[in-house]
Amino acid sequence: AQIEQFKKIKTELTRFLMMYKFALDEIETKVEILKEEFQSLHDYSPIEHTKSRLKSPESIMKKIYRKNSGLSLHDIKKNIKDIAGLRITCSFISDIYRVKSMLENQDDLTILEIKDYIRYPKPNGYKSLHMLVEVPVFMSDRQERVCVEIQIRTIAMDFWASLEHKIFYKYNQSVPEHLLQELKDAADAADELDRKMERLHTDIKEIKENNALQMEDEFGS
Ligand code: 0O2
Repeated sequence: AQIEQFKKIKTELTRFLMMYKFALDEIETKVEILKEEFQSLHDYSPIEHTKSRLKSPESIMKKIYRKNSGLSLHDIKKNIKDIAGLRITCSFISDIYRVKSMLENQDDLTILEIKDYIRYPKPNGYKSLHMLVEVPVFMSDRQERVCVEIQIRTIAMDFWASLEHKIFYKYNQSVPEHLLQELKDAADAADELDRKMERLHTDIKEIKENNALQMEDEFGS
C-alpha cells in the first residue's frame, strides 16, 4: 500500500511540475508570435530575446520554508508564484511598456499583479517590470490556470541585474555602505545609457519619417 501511495505522489508531483512547463510553453509561443508579427509589420522587433526557467525543486523548497507555506501542492501553487518564469529583454524602455500592453490585451491571460520597478526602482537600483499572469493550460482530463512570472527589462537593466545577482547572491552578511552606493551608481549609469539610446532611437526614427515624407512630396505617393 505504501508503494502505491509513493507512486501516486510521484505521478501527482510530475504532473504538477509539467503544468508549469506547459504554461511556460504557452507564454513563450505567445511572445514569439508577438515578436514575429511586430517584426513583419514594422520591420523592427521590440524584443531582443527571451529566456525561460522552471524553479528547481530545491529552490521551491527554500521558498516554502522562507514563506512558511503549507506543503500541499495546493498551498505551493497558491504561495509560490514564480515556479515558472519568463524573462523578456527589450531594446528600449518604451518597448517594455509596449510588450506589457500587448500581453494585457490577450483575453485568455489574467493579469494578477504588476510591479513596476522601473518607475519605482528597488533601493539597490534594481529595475525591471514584473507581471504575474495566469495562463490556461489544457490537459487530457482537466484545465488548470497556471501562474507565470514575466520579467521585462532592457539589455542594460538585464546586464546590471545579472551581475548584481552574481556578486551579491548568497552573500549573507550586510553589504558595506560604500559598495551599496557604488552598486546604485552602476544602476544609474545603466539607466543613463538606456535613456541615451532611447533618444537616439527616437531621433533617427523622426529623421527616417521626415525623409520618407520628403520622398513622397518629391515623387508623389
Ligand atoms: P531568482 O534566483 O531570480 O529566482 P516573492 O519572493 O517572489 O514572493 P518578491 O521578492 O516581492 O516576492 O518578488 P519580486 O520583487 O517580484 O522579485 C522576484 C524576482 O525578481 C527575484 O526572484 C529576482 O529574479 C528578481 N529580483 C528582485 N529583486 C532583485 C534584485 O535586487 N536584484 C536582482 N538581481 N534580481 C532581483 P528570486 O526568486 O528572488 O530569485
